[in-house]
Amino acid sequence: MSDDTGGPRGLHEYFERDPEGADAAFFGRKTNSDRRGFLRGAGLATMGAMVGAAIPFHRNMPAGLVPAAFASDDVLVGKDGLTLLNDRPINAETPPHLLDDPITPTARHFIRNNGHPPEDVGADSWTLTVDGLVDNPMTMTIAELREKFENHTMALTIECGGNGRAAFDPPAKGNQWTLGAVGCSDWTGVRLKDVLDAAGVKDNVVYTAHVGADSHLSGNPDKLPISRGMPIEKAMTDNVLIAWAQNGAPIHPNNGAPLRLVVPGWPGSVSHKWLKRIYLRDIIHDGPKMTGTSYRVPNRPVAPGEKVEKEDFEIIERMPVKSLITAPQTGTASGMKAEVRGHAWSGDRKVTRLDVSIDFGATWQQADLDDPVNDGAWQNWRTTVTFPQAGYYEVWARATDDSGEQQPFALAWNPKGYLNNTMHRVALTVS
Ligand SMILES: Nc1nc2c(c(=O)[nH]1)N[C@H]1C(S)=C(S)[C@@H](COP(=O)(O)O)O[C@H]1N2
Ligand SMILES: [Mo]
Repeated sequence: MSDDTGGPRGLHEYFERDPEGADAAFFGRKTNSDRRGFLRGAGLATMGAMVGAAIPFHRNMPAGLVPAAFASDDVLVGKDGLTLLNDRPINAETPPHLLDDPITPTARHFIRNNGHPPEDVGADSWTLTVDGLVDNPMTMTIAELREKFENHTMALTIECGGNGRAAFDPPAKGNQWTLGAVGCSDWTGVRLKDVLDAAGVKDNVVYTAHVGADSHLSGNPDKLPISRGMPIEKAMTDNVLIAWAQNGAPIHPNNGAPLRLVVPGWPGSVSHKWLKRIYLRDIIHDGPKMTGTSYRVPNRPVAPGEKVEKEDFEIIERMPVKSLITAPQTGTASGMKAEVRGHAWSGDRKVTRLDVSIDFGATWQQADLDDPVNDGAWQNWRTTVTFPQAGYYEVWARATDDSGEQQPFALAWNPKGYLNNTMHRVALTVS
């Protein structure tokens, strides 16, 4: 069920409205003919982790029963304070003030699902196949990946290509992301490059193709919800990881456990979750959500609402320069001085400057900006602003990258609502 009207909704409301759907979406529970839901595999493990113990009588639990242990309504399993935009499939974003940590905790990393996550995400039996145009096709367990290749932990920024879509006018269909479809967790895994080198990339390869274990919303097992790829040059960069850990622990089930790609700086859709297979191709990959208007923008500026022909769309590659104000929280009260903080990033580039304005952009003050902790991580920044008198203010932040590109004030409209990198504005009442 899709609902683009926005506003946080709790677990209980989902179970009330669509108990079986909620069961399937949250716990992977399948309902059988006598209306008993059997919790199996990851679903059972997830619910067990939530209530804090194994559930001996789980076979007797009626489908759609919300465990009484979930006292709070604010339960997206293992997540904290996210705003649910859609429950089938699950899509949830993080309010900016909850993204204040330099490294995004797993509980605060957004979720963008195109289908339903797989039920069985056991890390011991999981395999990854690398084939297509390679000299040595291989299938490896996660343990084999860990042993065979050098392990790396890196902070890597993932931002959904549609982050900021809610601001489009005329509106664009799809999840109405505001600001929070972005995060920068620590990811541990091996370099895709090392794995591809071991497989032996054939000379005619131009693109990767990614396959995951999630299922299509239609229930058709022959359909993939999404299969994207990237140019082989991008795949061979040092910060593209095949990861099995997020912030030093197993990846959250909705963030792709037990194995995923992390491709920083490019649309999040390239960072394939529940990764089962990567195959190499001698053409630009044409899987679901690679073609048509998916993750594509017009190859020229267009007027809001303008009709654009399919052949005038091009694939989005790097994400544009952007920043987020994570403190203070918008709509709050402030004293005459305030510390303003946040993050800034620019796909495949470095942010060189972050400026803040409290007078609607008439004057700017330069913030103190950190280097990224590694290539592909967002950059943290902070500054203290002093307000001249009591009243209503807006704090604006504007990042500039090493190519001289700057966040715009006005939105560059496109039909599918991608790449909104306009400046973030925070409202404050000063007294
Ligand atoms: N298998 C699979 N991988 C996927 C997706 C998906 O639906 N299925 N969604 C993609 C999109 S559009 C984004 S923005 C990122 C989001 O990653 P996250 O849910 O961990 O935040 O995952 C990508 N990887
Ligand atoms: Mo996305």
